[in-house]
Formats: sequence, C-alpha cells, structure tokens
Amino acid sequence: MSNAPSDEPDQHTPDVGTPRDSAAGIPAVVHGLRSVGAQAGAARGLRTLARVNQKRGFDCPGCAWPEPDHRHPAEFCENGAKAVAEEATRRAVSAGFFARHSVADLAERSGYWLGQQGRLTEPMYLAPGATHYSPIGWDAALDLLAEHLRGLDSPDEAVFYTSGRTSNEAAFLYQLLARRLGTNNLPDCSNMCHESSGEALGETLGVGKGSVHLEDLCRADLIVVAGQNPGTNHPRMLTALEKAKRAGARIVTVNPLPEAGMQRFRNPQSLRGLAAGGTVLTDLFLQVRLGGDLALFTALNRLLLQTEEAEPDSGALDRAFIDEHTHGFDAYAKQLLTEDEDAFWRRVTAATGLDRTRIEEALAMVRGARRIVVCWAMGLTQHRHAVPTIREVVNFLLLRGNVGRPGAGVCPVRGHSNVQGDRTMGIFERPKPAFLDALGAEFGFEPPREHGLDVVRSIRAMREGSAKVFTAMGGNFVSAAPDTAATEEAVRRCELTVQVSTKLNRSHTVTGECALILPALARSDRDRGPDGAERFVTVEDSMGRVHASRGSVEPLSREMRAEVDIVCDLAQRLFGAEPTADWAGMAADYDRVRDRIAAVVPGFTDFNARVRAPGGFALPHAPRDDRSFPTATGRANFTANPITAPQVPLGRLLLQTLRSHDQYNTTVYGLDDRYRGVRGGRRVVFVNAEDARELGLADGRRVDLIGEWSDGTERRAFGFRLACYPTPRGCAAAYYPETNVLVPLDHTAEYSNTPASKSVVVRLEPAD
Ligand SMILES: Nc1nc2c(c(=O)[nH]1)N[C@H]1C(S)=C(S)[C@@H](COP(=O)(O)OP(=O)(O)OC[C@H]3O[C@@H](n4cnc5c(=O)[nH]c(N)nc54)[C@H](O)[C@@H]3O)O[C@H]1N2
Ligand SMILES: Nc1nc2c(c(=O)[nH]1)N[C@H]1C(S)=C(S)[C@@H](COP(=O)(O)OP(=O)(O)OC[C@H]3O[C@@H](n4cnc5c(=O)[nH]c(N)nc54)[C@H](O)[C@@H]3O)O[C@H]1N2
Ligand SMILES: [Mo]
Repeated sequence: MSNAPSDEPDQHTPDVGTPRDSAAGIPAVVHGLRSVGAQAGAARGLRTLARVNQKRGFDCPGCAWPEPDHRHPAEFCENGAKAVAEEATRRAVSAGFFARHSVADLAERSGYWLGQQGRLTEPMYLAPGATHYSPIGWDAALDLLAEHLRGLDSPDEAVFYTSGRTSNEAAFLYQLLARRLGTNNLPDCSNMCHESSGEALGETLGVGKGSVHLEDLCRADLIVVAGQNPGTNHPRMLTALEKAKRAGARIVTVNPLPEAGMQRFRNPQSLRGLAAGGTVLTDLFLQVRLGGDLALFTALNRLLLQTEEAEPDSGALDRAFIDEHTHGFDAYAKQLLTEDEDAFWRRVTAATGLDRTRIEEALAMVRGARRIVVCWAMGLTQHRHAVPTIREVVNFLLLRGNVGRPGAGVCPVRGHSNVQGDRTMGIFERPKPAFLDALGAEFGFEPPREHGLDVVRSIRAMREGSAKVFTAMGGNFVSAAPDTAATEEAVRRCELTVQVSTKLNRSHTVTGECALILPALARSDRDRGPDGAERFVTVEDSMGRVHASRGSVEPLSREMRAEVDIVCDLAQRLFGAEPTADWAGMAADYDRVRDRIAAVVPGFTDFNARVRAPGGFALPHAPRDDRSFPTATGRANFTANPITAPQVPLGRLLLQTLRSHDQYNTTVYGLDDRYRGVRGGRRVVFVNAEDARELGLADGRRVDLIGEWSDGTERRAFGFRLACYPTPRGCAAAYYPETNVLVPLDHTAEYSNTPASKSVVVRLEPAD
C-alpha cells in the first residue's frame, strides 16, 4: 500500500500551484482550529488547546521545541493543534471495527485512512492464522507476551522499539524491563532521526545534546538554520527567531528549498503578525545542493583560517578559547589548508552548487558576529556523511569560541516531543557503562553489557530470524523504517509483534505470526492512579529542560492504559514481586519511579521536588555550563572531515524524502502542503525545471520513481505527479513515508547508522 497508488484520497494526484513566501498568519490559526473542531468537537477541542504547553497543562505531543518562560495564552501552533486534534478525537476504533475489517483489508488501506478511524480503545489479538483481530483482556494479552519472552532461547531474540512520545517514567521502566530481561536491544526513532547529531556531538563536545537555552537565540548575533523546515515542523521556533531578529540577530538559512517559514513569518500571536506583512526572517539564503553542507562549512572554516593567517590580529579566530579548551587544532588547520586553492574551490562549488562570492557573503556575516548559534535537523542528519558534516559544524563554532557562552552554541532541533528524554532515560542500544553500573546498583542486577540492535540492525535480525518478538512502545515502525519491502518481510518473520499504540497505523496490519494491539493513554489524556487521583508524567524538551505534563482529556475508554501501567504489569508477570524493583508500587505512584530515576540518571537529584516547580528545571550540560568537555581528551575536539558529497550518475536525480505541512511523520493529517502550493494529494515529486526539461518530462507528468542501489533490487514508487519546483539542479524531493520503499536498508550514515533518507539516487520513468 505504501508503494502503489490506490483510491485512497491521499494517493490522488495533487494540484500544484505557486509556493508561498510566508508562513503562519490567520490561515494557520483557521486550519489549526478547524482540525480540532472536526476531530474533537468544538468545546472539548478548545478546552484541550487552552492547556497545551501551559505550566499546569500538558506538553504538546507535536515537536520538542521548548516553551518560553513567559507563556502566551495560546502557546501552540497550527501543527500542534493538529497533533492535539489527532489525539483528542472522539472517533474510536473498537472491537466491532476489527470484526468488520480483516487484517488483509486494513493492509490495503492508506496510512491516512487508518489514522482517521480514531483512537484504539481496547486490547486486540491476532491469533496465528487468523484473518481478523479479536478482543483480548489485558491479563491474557500481557500473559501471552510474557510467555513469548520467557520462551526465547536468548533475551537478545527480543527487540524493544520506542518512538519519541513516551514519557520519562515509562521510558525508564521500559528500558529497565528490557535490561532486566537481559538485552540492550532498544532501538528507537532517534536511530532514524538525530542519531548522527548525538554521535558527532558526543565525540567532539562530550555531550550528545544541544548546548543552548531558548534565551540564547535572543542573545545571538547570527543564527544559522541548516537542513530544517521550522515553518512546518517546529512552528513555535519561528516566534523565537522573530524575537531574535528584533533583538538584532541576523539569520542565514541553508536549504535546497526556499521554505516559506524561513522567508517571512506572520506571527499569529501578535496583531502585527496577523494584520501586516510579518517579519522577514532570512538575511542570506544559501540554496545548497543536497548533501553539500559539509563542503559549505569546510569552506567557511578554511576562509576563517586563511583570514587569521593573513591578518593574525583580526579576531577571525578565538585563539584564547582554542588554546584553553580545545584539542587537535593544529592538525585540523594543517589538513584543511594543504589543498590547492583551485582544486579546493572546484570541489566546494560542485558539492554545494554555490559560487564563492555567495559563501564569502556568509563569511562576512560570520566575521561580524560575536555570538553564533547553529540550528539543524534532518537535512543534516540523514545523509551518508551526516556525522562528518555535524562535526564540521562543531569545528565552525569552535574556531570562534562559540560554545559555552551566552548567545552561542549547537542547537540540534529534536523531533518527537520526548525523544531527547527517552534517550536520557536509557533508551539506547549502546548505553554507557556508567549508566549500566548505576542501573545495576539501584535495582540489584547485572545489566547486559553487549551493545544491542539499532533500527536497521533490528530489521536485519528479524529478517534473518535471530530476533523473534518485536514490541513497540508507540510509533509506526513498518512505515517509518527504510526499505519498506525489506522491513515488512522482516516483521512478518517474527513470532509475535506487539504495538503499544494510540492510533491505528500500518504497523498493526503488517505483523508477525501473531500480534497484539495494546491501547495506551496519550499525552493529552487524563491519567488517574489506582486511588482515582490525577497523575502527571515528565518530559524533556530539545534544550534539556525537564517539566511535568498533565493530560486533561477524559479518555474514550477505561480499557486504555497508561504506558507506565502496561510496562509494570508486564514486568510483574515476567519477574514476579522483586524486593529491588517494586513494579506494582511504581505503577501506583509515579513519584516512586521518579525517585529511582533520580538515583540512576545524573542531573535528576531531587527530581520530584524540582519538577513540581512551574516550568521544571534544566539538566546540567557541562560544555554549556562551564566550558568543560567530558570527551576522551577532556577538551573540545577538532576533527578532520574530508569533503565528500553524494555522487549522482548522469540522468539520475538525488531524492530527499521529507515532510509535508499536513503530516506528523507517518500520521497524515490532511492532503495539502499549503506552503509548497500542493493541494489534494501526496504523490508529488519536486524537480528542478531544467532537469525536467533535460529528462524530457513536463510539469504535471505522472512518473514512477525508481531507486538505484548497488544490490540490484528494483525499488519502485508508483505514480507521482512531477512538479517543477525551485530546488537545485540534480536535487529532487518527495514525501515520506510514501517514498520509504526507495531507501535501501544498507544506505545509512557512517558511524550513526541512520538511514540516508535525504540522499536517495533515483531515476524517473513516465508512468503512462
Ligand atoms: N508538523 C510536524 N512537526 C514535526 C514532524 C512532522 O512530521 N510534522 N516531525 C517531527 C520530527 S520526528 C522531526 S525529526 C522533525 C523534522 O524536522 P525537519 O528536519 O524540518 O523535517 P523534514 O521535513 O525532513 O525537513 C528537512 C528540511 O531539510 C532540508 N534539507 C534536506 N536535505 C538537505 C541537505 O542536504 N542540506 C540542507 N541544508 N538542507 C536539507 C529540506 O529541504 C527540508 O527543509 O520535525 C518534528 N516536528
Ligand atoms: N524516508 C524517511 N523516513 C523517515 C524519516 C524521513 O525524514 N524520511 N524520518 C525519520 C524520523 S526523523 C523519525 S523520528 C521516524 C518516526 O518514526 P515513529 O516514531 O515510529 O513514527 P510516528 O509516525 O511518529 O508514529 C506514529 C504512531 O505513534 C503512536 N503514538 C502516538 N502518540 C503515542 C503515545 O503517546 N503513546 C504511544 N504508545 N503511541 C503513540 C500512534 O499509534 C501513531 O500512529 O521516522 C523516520 N523515517
Ligand atoms: Mo524525528
């Protein structure tokens, strides 16, 4: 289904008009409120929205962008409103629905249709050989899962996936359960997302997270936004950028596409934004080729080094910082300066598609800025050379001392609302020994030390039959993972697949020999403990602030359970009553979970008290707080990253797979991508007009996209409308997850193993 077009509306051929040059404004408010009204009903919807991101409310289930200290009464965006609408919907999927629809029937439906059916409300079981899911009680469901897990020859035959919405409390217990069972097989959505950032930052700065607070954006002189589309994916970031601009910051945008949000922002929270033309955000737009960022940052760094050589006292570099806090500068500078000038610039121009004067314009802005923040997202992380690219961004900041002081630093902008917290809680297949030591000491067991499987390796293990029970805490593994055909084949080989979910998705229709659906409470749902009292969970935002989240929507069914309850109930069945881990007690009282987190995870001392303060608290971050760098050398590391860029054979295009304005990852909210001028469908491929002409394909033509990869397998995505679009020569774009079928499983980033979903070589064939 994710491959072939069908009658589902999201698979219709869209209309494509002119892209917009501004984002938000009144249309955004109207679209946001309309989705809430349609799904949740006006009153329930508005009551819910009034609590999003408020200090006593719940954390928006959309993105991980932090909330400002002084909150606006409407501290949410259009797409946050859509995310809430999806959750707070009154539509319900019940046993009757599953009786009417066979799994085979559901597997023919699109992700959009599945999501539109509403919230999952009771546990369901697909028995071996059965055609339909049937109801199963919680006891029987969890017994069945426990029995399968106990029956494995080795705990490493189990895989525990996590998506990034899971609360800190549930994530902590989930990883404890997996490790108590004896495996580090804890892949998560981060493996497909910011793993490259964590990898590069850990090695160079010693902490795999961003080093700025929200206020730092306002103090910056220059903000670089590279490989990110905040107008759609982090709309509240535009408010912060607008504020920064008013405080005097300049903005350089690095992107193959002229994204509307980065051009002009009409702030829906202000009268000026609603009435007038809004704020122009980008001062300099570098329309880079896909994968050209490494070359771009290398060029800027070389220019800075050359300036310093020519004029040693010009302040091009921060020598004092380099001497005191960094390691490897001399070797770095030497290798960067050896190459002959002409050869170097030829390579930079080929990789970036930018001419030297354009890059020198950026250099002038860099030299004029004392404080620089670099923000990035998937445009940098999902390439084969993503880790070297981000390391080079770090070099760029280190050269001028832009780490560990106000208004400066690294800002990887996270995706899922608690993806960073989940990692902090130990959802990681390669945990640090110190974390395992602390966990083992607190819970009195010896955690497994051998690294576990990440997403790509899990798929291989399932395909080979060495992983047999797959459990997902949220997410939509089958659609989100690369190489749809390979992933589906792998999942189907499992003995049992289990989805702890809020909404129906494709991962419920492509299953192991048997399958369970366990319906969970979502972020916005009211969560009551056994005594009937309301409970709250905690989350960590993209900038390392931890705060409480209290759902307020009355759940559609009593059969939906909190994720913490599900994990603890399963653990009790697996391990019985344990003196060291009082699973029942922890389920009954989240404060007890938080006390255990405080004992294990650095930075959470006094967790229960501090998280009750309005706005929560910030986790420590050594480079940011006191310029200390917990790396192997004890300093911030310069690294050498030879320029590479994707190579595309003649007549082929490099495809990036990205998000439309009307989706949240694999959840499709609607069929328009307003800012890019697309209406009424998702099967569209954006191509440079010159490339289209050379290929002999006109705008509006229907084409198939065929992936080209060395393994000789044909990967084909059918029936896309070609749209001529201002993307650089040789670079195309189409939406995920429809194009995941084209991303080869083995095409991943070096070091982080993240699927290179922004760098897929394709050819286009006329479809009719
Ligand atoms: N509404 C909404 N919000 C979301 C999500 C959602 O789906 N919908 N998803 C959430 C998640 S999990 C994540 S990770 C984030 C994703 O947030 P983004 O990273 O903004 O998401 P993408 O749509 O993948 O956009 C990638 C951007 O990078 C650019 N790009 C692609 N390749 C390159 C490149 O080689 N170089 C440069 N410089 N730019 C490039 C693209 O043109 C595009 O603007 O958003 C989160 N927030
Ligand atoms: N080609 C390509 N592939 C990509 C990407 C790309 O840019 N291009 N991006 C990658 C990225 S950045 C990411 S993060 C992954 C996303 O991968 P996932 O996180 O696996 O996917 P989502 O679509 O976010 O998952 C949505 C499902 O999560 C469930 N859910 C939602 N909220 C909750 C909750 O509170 N609790 C529970 N238990 N379940 C919940 C619902 O059932 C919903 O259907 O996809 C990756 N895949
Ligand atoms: Mo993500």
